[in-house]
Amino acid sequence: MTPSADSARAPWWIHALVGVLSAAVGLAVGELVAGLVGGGRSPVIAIGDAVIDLVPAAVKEFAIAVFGQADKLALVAGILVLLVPLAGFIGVLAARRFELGAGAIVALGALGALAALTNAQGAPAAAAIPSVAAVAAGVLTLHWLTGRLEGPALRRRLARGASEEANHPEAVHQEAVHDETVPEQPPPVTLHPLDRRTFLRAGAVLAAGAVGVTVAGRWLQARASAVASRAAVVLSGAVAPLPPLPAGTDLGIPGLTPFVTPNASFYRIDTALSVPQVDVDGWRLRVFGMVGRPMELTFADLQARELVEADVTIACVSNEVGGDLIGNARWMGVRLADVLAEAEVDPRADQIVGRSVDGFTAGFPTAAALDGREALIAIGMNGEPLPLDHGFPARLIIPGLYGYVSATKWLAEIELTTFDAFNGYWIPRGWSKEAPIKTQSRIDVPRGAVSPGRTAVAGVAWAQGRGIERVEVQVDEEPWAEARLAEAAGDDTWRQWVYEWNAEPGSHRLRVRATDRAGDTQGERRVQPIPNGAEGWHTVVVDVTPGP
Ligand SMILES: Nc1nc2c(c(=O)[nH]1)N[C@H]1C(S)=C(S)[C@@H](COP(=O)(O)O)O[C@H]1N2
Ligand SMILES: [Mo]
Repeated sequence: MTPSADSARAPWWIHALVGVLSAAVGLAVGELVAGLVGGGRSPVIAIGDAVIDLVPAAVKEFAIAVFGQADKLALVAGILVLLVPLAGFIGVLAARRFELGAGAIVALGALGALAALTNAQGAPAAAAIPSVAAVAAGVLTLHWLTGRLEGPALRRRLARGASEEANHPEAVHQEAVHDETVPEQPPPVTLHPLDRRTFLRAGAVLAAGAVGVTVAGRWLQARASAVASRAAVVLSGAVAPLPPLPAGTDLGIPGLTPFVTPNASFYRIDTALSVPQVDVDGWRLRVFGMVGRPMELTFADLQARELVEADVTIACVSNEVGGDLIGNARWMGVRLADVLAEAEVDPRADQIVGRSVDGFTAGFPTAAALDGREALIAIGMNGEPLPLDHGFPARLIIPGLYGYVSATKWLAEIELTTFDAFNGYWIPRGWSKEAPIKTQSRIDVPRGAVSPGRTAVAGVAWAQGRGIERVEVQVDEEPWAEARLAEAAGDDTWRQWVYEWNAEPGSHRLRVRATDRAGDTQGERRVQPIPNGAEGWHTVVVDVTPGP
């Protein structure tokens, strides 16, 4: 009996491998074209951005809780991990009927193109080109590789390779071998049993090529970044600079969070999978809506206005008790109140909405910009232009409000409207319309184990707008003891504190609570971040053990 075409089919996993390789080549070409075409968006990034916009708030909560600030990396990894079995299935499908496999790739590409079109910045048509290129490359690779496997000779060679491995005691791919697929006739002697290895080697070369092309594409995408534009910015300096911080604001205790958070370690939270790249040439800040005189400001216009500095601690509403989604910087910028006065705000406009170049929105009460706090259109952070991750070229900083209702980065528009007429990005996702930062405190040291004796228990406490009045520490069930406060740098920043603890051997529970100048003391009850910020006492357990 001669083996039928079916009986000589290459093992399924080779077809799955073909599918995965085709997907890899397609995605690599997508990255390359995204780097070559201005305004082009990588299909993976576009789909990731769409996922971020579509998932429920609970999932965002979960992602931040589990992955912290690696949430975006985790998302891309997740997309790729899902793609591997899908691509493998497409390869197997293509082995049955090529059109089915090709159709599946086209459908995936269409998803990427759609995602790219819906969250494109600027030239919308160009955004989809990388997805189209990825489909073309993916289908061509699938066709070419499937064709290699279709020659009856090669098919037999591959099948034979599999059967030989199965007969080998150390075979690892036993499960991939189906006895009925083994040809009954011995293959022609001219065929080399290592041909399957040749195929795998070709596959490895293809995979390595895909990685290389992806790296090149990512490099090209990064080159089109705003790094050069930012480097060209010279901050003219604040017209009314703040004096240097008093030395007493930072207690200098090892392990204690520094009073000023360096830009490089400042927490980053946003919905932007790829950081928006804004060139200051061509950038405009529009102030419009319920105003008498709409305005359009260039970066130079902002720099030419009166610039002020403010020390402000900003915080994310997703920050858990004891969490690190909070940071303090010396911001420089234009007072929002000055710009609003010039724009002649309609008194009925009770909400100010900041809109970013990529469509994110955050809204807060107009009163927060006019009640005397240093609400800024910020262009500087700790003496530098805003880092790209933190909103270059301009963002809003509104002391006392969580970031999601106030701190719009990559700012493009300031719209005067009403709370009835508009909801910011996170509001329909279950978060409160208004979100003042809650009084909180955190223990930074000690963490883990210490030696007995005098030990500094230290941390930070914050109550932006109100100021910190008192911080207390409790050891086990002992009475609350008052901590020593570092000097304050105004009411809008966190404040360091330290408590000298005489640590006795054993395991001890330390808790902290702060009281703000409004007289409110943090309560013990634990409250989740959603819908308007976490509550509760930060608690750590410390093992006090005699050292060596
Ligand atoms: N354009 C834009 N601005 C944004 C966000 C965003 O998703 N997009 N997130 C906000 C949130 S939720 C927070 S907590 C702060 C974080 O600012 P940072 O990344 O500079 O620390 O930015 C705010 N501004
Ligand atoms: Mo946030």
